[in-house]
Amino acid sequence: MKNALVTGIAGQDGSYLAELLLEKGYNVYGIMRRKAVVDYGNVVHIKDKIHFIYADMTDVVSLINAMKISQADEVYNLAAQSFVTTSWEQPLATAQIDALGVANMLEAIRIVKPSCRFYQASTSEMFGLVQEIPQRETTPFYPRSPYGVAKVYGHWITKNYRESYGLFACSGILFNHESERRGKEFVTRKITDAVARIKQGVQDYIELGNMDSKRDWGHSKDYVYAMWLMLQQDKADDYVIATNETRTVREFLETAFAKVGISVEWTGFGVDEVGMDKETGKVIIKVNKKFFRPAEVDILLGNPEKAESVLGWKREISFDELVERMVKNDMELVKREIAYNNL
Ligand code: NAP
Ligand code: F7E
Repeated sequence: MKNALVTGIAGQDGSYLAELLLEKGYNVYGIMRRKAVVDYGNVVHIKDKIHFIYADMTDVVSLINAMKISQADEVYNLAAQSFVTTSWEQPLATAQIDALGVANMLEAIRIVKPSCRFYQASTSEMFGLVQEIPQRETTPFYPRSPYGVAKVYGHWITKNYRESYGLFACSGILFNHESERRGKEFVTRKITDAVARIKQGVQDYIELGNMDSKRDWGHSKDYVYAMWLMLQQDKADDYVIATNETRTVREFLETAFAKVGISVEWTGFGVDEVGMDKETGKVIIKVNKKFFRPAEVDILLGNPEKAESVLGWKREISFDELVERMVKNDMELVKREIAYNNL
């Protein structure tokens, strides 16, 4: 039986990965930060099957301790300050966690158990102002946020420990992946939650920023499988994980509203643009300047050919199914919330 240690276990990806590792028979250890009110986040349904360790990516001692306790054969480093907007508000905390935190984890592995395999959660945000379309493993990085900059360090330090110390260390350059468990501040979940509320009459409209940026969106469940595959190879390497399809935020919005039978009609330009329910004429989408970013990543489109040919990875959940699942889930959650409030 192998031991796996997952940082960020209660986040979106951590939860799907924990389910996968449990299914595969691993002893699963998960790092959590201590909070005033205990919160198992997305792993509450499997909390009794996980060995939790209190640790923090900024505290190397706690990570050494986590390695000693878990004797991990595989470490999946998913912990991060992962919201791009917050990285402008907290650039230093983001760097401490997303950049130096990776070095802390690698040092803990090197000191306690150098035979342990390591996965680093790298990101398409490293491509930022894209230097080629589509982006692949060899595309130069040009990050556009403190988050992207911190992740570039995490990516290179992972490669460096592979080359300097011979650690089996891989980076997955994952493009946006979403799910029913996505945090509500990210645009996809913000949209599907609002669609459910507008449809059920408990919200009038949604306010968004740049609706013209393009993202390559997949489902988290498919992407965590790629993480696991990377650590099962004979040789450590880095891989782009993406769908090779790109869509605007506007297209995501239209698809999500269509799932509940609402067609969107657009009128106006720039910050004055609004989206209306075609049937009722009600304004359901507005633009709010506060959701624009100081620097935007305009287009992301990934080429997953290497992962498909070397790892045999293929995404299973289409864009349409992703939106369908997220809207369906939020319709149910909002329905329950309304019923609870009416008790
Ligand atoms: P997420 O839902 O935000 O989860 C991140 C987790 O990291 C949370 O459980 C959080 O715990 C934990 N964490 C934050 N700071 C920590 C610290 N100092 N010490 C220990 N744990 C800490 O993110 P996700 O979407 O699952 O993403 C997983 C990883 O993939 C992240 O590294 C992210 O940057 C990266 N990534 C994500 C995407 C995507 O589209 N989802 C794409 C590429 C890369 P708390 O509850 O304590 O905050
Ligand atoms: O923004 C635009 C926004 O916050 C997507 C993280 O998982 O993926 C994620 O980063 C787009 C951007 O994700 C709103 O300007 C418009 O162009 O959902 P997001 P992200 O920034 O792409 C990468 C790969 C990661 O690694 C990150 O950890 O949507 N947008 N209006 C908006 N975005 C938000 N959040 N809210 C809006 O109101």
